[in-house]
Amino acid sequence: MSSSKIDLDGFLSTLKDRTPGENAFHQAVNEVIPDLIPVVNETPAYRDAAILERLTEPDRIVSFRVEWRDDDNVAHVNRGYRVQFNSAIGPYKGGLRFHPSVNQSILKFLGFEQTFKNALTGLPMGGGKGGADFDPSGRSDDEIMRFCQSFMQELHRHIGPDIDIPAGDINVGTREIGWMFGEYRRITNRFAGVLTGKGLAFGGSEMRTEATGYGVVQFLCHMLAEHNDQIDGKTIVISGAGNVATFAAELAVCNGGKVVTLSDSKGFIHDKNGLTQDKIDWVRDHKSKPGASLEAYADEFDATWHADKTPWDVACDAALPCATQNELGEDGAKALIDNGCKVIVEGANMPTTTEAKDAFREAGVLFAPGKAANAGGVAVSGLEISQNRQRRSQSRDDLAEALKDIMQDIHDNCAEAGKTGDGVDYTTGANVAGFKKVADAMCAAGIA
Ligand code: NDP
Ligand code: 2IT
Repeated sequence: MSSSKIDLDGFLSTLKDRTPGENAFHQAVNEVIPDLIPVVNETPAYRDAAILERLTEPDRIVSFRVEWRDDDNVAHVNRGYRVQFNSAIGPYKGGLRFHPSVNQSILKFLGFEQTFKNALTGLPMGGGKGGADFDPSGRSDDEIMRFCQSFMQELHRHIGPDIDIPAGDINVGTREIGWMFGEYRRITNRFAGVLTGKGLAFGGSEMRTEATGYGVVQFLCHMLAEHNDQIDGKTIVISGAGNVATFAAELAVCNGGKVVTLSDSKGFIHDKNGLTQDKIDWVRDHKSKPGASLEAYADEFDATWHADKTPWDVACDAALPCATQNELGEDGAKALIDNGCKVIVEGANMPTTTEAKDAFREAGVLFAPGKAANAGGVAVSGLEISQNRQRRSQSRDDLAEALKDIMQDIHDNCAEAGKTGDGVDYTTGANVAGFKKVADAMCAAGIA
């Protein structure tokens, strides 16, 4: 029985010893546990159930070989994974990422975060994450399709509508989900809702493509409203040029924001005139070509290209990091603070380093963590699961309303749980609100 009070340093050092070298996972856990210790220490049932120890150990991790041939008939091998982190409140749910940086530590951090995020949506979904260290840049459509098919040759054994329902993430969009879904049907002879983010013609949901980016901006608007402010007229810096970044830019512009940057892995563009819908459409079309760099934007429009740089030196009122983990470090945070940035909303998962978060907290900059602000995507995935179970489709208007309601609820629940003497700590609010739901379900299920 583990009923003695939890000591933060002792807990974290034991976790590190048990998971050597998993730096991204340690970072994610280190940023959550300090907020949970007071709750656990005042709740004997949580301590008795060893809740923190169990919550930081995935239910299981599947790792497998993915073999495929390129267009020259040369054979390749990649490593695929599915981390099934926690199923206390529902089947495992979370994206698949194809990127050379993918490893067990990255997927454990993402699965851990996803467990809290999914609880915050109010929908019955556990946490999971998966992917492969496959680099699709420069690969032909056929090569990517063969990779997706080979990946599903193993993944199909581990997923199912009541077990685990993956979706997309970096480099996995509607197209890749379609190829994986096709292979799942071929192997199993079942048309089942085993993936979300599908095309509209085969069980996909309206609004899923837009949901994460739109939700990020809706969360920003709620934060501003909570602080008697609004988005109209604000200058906004966004990183990334993929699904989350472009739809965040779209809704920000639609609401009167002036978005002046986007970025990719090669640099960023600074458009002093601000993005427009036409420019965003151009970016989406351009970036859909394998390996295309944003640099071409500066030739197409009146903008500057900054190779190998991040956009955090550009003066703004709000910044939305929407590319990848740890893309906003201490130097970037200092530049944003010095230039008067008042609010940061994470569109990506853990894009802000611990040091940068500390700097924002010290400077009194409003900060929304990804597990709350980017939950709109998985929330609409949850609605796609319900539609598939009922073999029906909800209208775009209904889903747009549902997304708005869910983002409002997530904001309000985080603001309530994160109330401080003189304001709101959204990070603590998200950690505590997400945790309680999962912890109560784990306690109710008992220990085998
Ligand atoms: P995409 O693949 O659509 O876009 C990713 C973007 O990030 C691209 O512009 C890419 O540049 C850039 N990027 C990727 N890796 C790096 C890197 N190491 N350094 C700099 N830039 C990089 O992915 P998404 O937009 O779907 O995902 C972005 C983030 O949002 C991720 O953290 C993801 O986990 C998170 N997220 C996604 C959700 C979704 O529904 N898609 C839901 C919630 C969170 P390049 O083109 O040069 O590779
Ligand atoms: O990080 C995320 O929330 C996602 N990549 C979306 C997961 C999902 O199942 O829709």
